[in-house]
Amino acid sequence: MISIRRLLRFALLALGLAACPGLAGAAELRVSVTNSAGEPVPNAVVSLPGELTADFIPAEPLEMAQVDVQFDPFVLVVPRGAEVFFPNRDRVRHHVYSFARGNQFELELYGREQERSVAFSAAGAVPLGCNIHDQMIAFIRVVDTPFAVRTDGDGVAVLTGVPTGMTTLTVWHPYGNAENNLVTLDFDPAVDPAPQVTLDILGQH
Ligand SMILES: [Cu+2]
Repeated sequence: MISIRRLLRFALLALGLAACPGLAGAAELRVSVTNSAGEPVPNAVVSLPGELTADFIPAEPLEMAQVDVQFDPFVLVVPRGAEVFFPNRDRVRHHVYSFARGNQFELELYGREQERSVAFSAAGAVPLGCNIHDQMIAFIRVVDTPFAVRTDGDGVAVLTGVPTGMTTLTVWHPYGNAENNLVTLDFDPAVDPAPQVTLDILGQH
């Protein structure tokens, strides 16, 4: 036998009221990032505030590889405190470093079979370089929230399970032509589940 309470819940769901502000719920957010010319911006990090608990596990293993004398990926999102592996898939040795405040590190010359990892303890941007190969450039974005995703080749980032209610969306890109390379947008995911954000980008990336 179905209780009145359950029936009422089904009725609310059927009416779509469960996603309304004021009622508890979680939304899926599809954020599109474009530059000032209206072109999609890949490699932007889209985030919402949230509590990063100790048991949070990233969707994929965190890896900043070296392939064909370049870093891969160009931008990696890392929850604060997480360990990142730096596998060298080249035949040449690399010497990876960053001078970022709070996340400074150096992995001295290492080759293909030598495993290296670094834990990042401060939220913020971590520019990476290689002492041997000047053209090797990449960025790690250390975040203090479980809600942070990098935009794909179409400039789109999908965040799931985000709380409804007014919040602040942050969009960061290493070459964003704005203070601290980021823009923010106040909005409610339940009202606008597919926000569009414009971030002027310096150069072609
Ligand atoms: Cu190198």
